[in-house]
Amino acid sequence: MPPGRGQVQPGCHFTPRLIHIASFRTPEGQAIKAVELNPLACQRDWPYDAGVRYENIDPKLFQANRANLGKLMLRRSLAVVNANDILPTNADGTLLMQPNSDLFYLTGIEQEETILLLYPDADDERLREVLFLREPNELLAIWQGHKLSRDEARAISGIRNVQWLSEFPAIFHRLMCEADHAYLNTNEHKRAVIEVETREARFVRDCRARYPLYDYQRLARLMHQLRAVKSPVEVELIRKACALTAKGFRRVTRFVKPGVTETQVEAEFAHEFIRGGGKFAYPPIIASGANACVLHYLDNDQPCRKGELLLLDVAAGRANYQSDLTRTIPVGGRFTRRQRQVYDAVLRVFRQCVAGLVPGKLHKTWQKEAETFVEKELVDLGLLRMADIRRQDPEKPAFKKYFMHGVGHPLGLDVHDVGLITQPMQAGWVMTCEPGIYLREEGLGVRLENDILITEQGPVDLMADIPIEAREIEALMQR
Ligand SMILES: [Mn+2]
Repeated sequence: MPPGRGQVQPGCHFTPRLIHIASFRTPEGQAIKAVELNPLACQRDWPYDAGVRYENIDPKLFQANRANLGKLMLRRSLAVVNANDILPTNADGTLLMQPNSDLFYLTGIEQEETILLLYPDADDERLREVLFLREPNELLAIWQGHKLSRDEARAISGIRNVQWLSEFPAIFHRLMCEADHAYLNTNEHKRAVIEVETREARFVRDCRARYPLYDYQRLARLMHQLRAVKSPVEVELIRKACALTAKGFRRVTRFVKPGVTETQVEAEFAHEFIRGGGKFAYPPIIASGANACVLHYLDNDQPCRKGELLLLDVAAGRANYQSDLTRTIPVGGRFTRRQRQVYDAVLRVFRQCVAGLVPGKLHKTWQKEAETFVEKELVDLGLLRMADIRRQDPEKPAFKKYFMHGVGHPLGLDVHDVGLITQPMQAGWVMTCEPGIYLREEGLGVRLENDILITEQGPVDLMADIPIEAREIEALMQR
């Protein structure tokens, strides 16, 4: 996605997801319960228990995340994190719920209406971590399927004290009376545009009305700091998302030929992503020819013509961890000379920018470096003259006509992940690297994007096995 401008526990059959296979029937019409579908686990690319789309994550990850948050909080302070709302569409429709990334990071729980309450200094030890769930009932079971039991939520999150939501007001009140500070969660992603009042926003408003004299603190600042640095378990989860993306991409290189539509290409990706237990990490950009110059092109409804390039900014998310890939391939299987020139220019910039992802670097320095690399390539491609660059308005540099977006962004539970982007890069950050050159006049755009782990030993490309050299792409498409 282009940046905005500028250990399995055996026997766990639970899932907070609504997608259900409980009504599965054999060809003879015999009903099979979800737990009896375990033979699916024998299928090679579906090694998980029935009822979960991906392997259970060791709760140690979430326990460690909570412990790390506790270290950043002021003494005698509590923190609350709410699930996301299920958003309405039209009539009685709703969107599938998008799990709240902060709640997931701290608990592994995806279920709607869940509340996490942390108070590391609570006098009563049992109240240091409390998870609140909506209480399952018969009607919910019939209409929506399984909701988490308290034991299941304990197993996922590693939190011992799990209560039903009806207990929340009393326990919260008790802890508020003990605490000196309360951390509440707000969306502090600097590019977020929010027109609806979120569950968190309603909670903040209610709290402030009910407890007006408290010292409220911003949980988001701490969450951004924590989530920016990925633990080895998280990196492994991102790698798995990258591996699913790779499968989709390879499938598409075999599928694309003159005459296929962007829509059909999207369906090929969807097939691989969904059968692998994932989904699109973001609305896919499948842009043939000049469409590649529309940075957030989402129509994906045009035919792919011989002689054109096809820009694919498409990637999978899996287990709530995202990946982000862009490749640009020739519809007919071979680059023209001009396309190859532009492609190789972008690839050189890409390699230089990957090398620049080192601890201590400022994002803005990295961006500036990318722009310098692109500028040189634009001169070599005959698109800019040195004289244009010398005369340019520093507010509107000449390269911006051809490279107008950021060179990369943090990646993790969110595609444009949270992170303190004004601070120097640290080992453990995962950044996308995605330079591009867009030539509207020539009806082509090239962008290349991989996901890179920053380490003390140098950048590690988490997508190193996805072909990127022009000749590799051509070879893939000849098959
Ligand atoms: Mn991206």
